[in-house]
Amino acid sequence: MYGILKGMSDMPDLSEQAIALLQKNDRGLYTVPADNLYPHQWLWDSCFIALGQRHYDVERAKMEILSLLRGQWGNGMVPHMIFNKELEYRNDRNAWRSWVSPYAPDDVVTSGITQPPMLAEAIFRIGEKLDLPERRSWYRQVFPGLLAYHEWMYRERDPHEEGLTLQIHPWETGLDNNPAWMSELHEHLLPGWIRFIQKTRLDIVASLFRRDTHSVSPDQRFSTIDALALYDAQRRLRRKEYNIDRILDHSLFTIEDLAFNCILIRANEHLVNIAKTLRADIPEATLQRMERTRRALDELWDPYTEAYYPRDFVTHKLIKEPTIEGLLPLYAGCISPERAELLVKSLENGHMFGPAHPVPSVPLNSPWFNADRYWQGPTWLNTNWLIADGLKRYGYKDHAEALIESSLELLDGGEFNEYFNPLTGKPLGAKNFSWTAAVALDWLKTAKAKSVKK
Ligand code: 2M8
Repeated sequence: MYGILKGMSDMPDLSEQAIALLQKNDRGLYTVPADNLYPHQWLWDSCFIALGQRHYDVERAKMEILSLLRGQWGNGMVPHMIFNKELEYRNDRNAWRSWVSPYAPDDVVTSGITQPPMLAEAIFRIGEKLDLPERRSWYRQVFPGLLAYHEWMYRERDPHEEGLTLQIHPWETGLDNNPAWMSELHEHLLPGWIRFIQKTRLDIVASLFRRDTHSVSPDQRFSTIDALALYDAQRRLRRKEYNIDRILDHSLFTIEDLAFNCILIRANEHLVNIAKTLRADIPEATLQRMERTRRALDELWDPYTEAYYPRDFVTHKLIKEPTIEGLLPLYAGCISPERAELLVKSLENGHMFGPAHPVPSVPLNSPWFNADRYWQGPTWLNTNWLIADGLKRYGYKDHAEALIESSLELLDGGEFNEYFNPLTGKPLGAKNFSWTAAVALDWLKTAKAKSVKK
């Protein structure tokens, strides 16, 4: 059943295809997630991409990370997007106008929000490929930026020093239209003009102006009403010049996101290890705040449904919409083995997270589940990477290998799509998607390295 190595020999050139795709999407300084649909640089995409690149060109992997840091703001934020400089993308740059903030860099245009902090993971894993002196010099190069980023998260996003950081837009979770966030967005932040469009079905007209649905079928993307809501929420942030005090003033839409905080917990652990290798100091106050995050994760546990959820920052109410976020405490690695077992049970359950092609972004028994629609049901390989890693940490090695194997099987036809139908395995979304190739490559190379060591 768990024939990962057998699976690998059945796909001898999958690694080569993955490398070829990453090279095709390479724009020199950075790698685009996919041609056409995603022509810019994204934060967590580049981190996953670097996990793959490190296996065939470690210098190129370093550059992927350094090019992210060129977008870092003066206050420490690493933005979720750095825009392509070409003239044809000026509307994308103008939509964000990062220059309205005094902290934005002068020479590149970026978004004004962040994304899951996978930076430390990528930096650490690149370090694994280097001998000690080289590793030290790599860490030395990136440590100040990485520490400034983590300190920014605590300073700006944990204003009450409670431990959990808050997020201000669904795009910050990377799981754009996930039900927890979309239900809150519809309840609290849908302006009158969007409700009017919804009521009069004018969204059919508005959908004609969408660029994303030229290359991907509309039933695989977010709805037009959701797209308008996401853009309206972004414009509100721009109007407040991305100033967190102004954003939090009267904000009805700030969430302590579960996935983001789980990734932060793991990233903090990497940051500490990186500092140890360097014999560098992390300020005591920052270490204490990091420890508080580990403890605060417990507050996102709901004993009645026996699951973790995101929480509304203002009301402290859990947003009980089950999504793939609920499995990421495995990756955080700081929950009890008993709780980990409960999460594993939901992965085994065919009505929840265990269909034929796991892991669906929303469980099958949720009313939101839609097998084809973006982050509302399809299986994504980057979240499978996080879950497989978490399973290994808790000793569920066979489960992790089975998940890696079923993920690689999705790529059987050499199609590195953005996401997949969890019931049928059908490839969906953008074709030739970089992080799909990168995490597949990472799995193939890591398994090979281990089998050679044996
Ligand atoms: C998707 O997000 C962007 C906005 O940031 C979009 O919908 O255009 C998400 O899947 C996100 O996680 C990803 O980083 C990005 C680029 O692949 O696309």
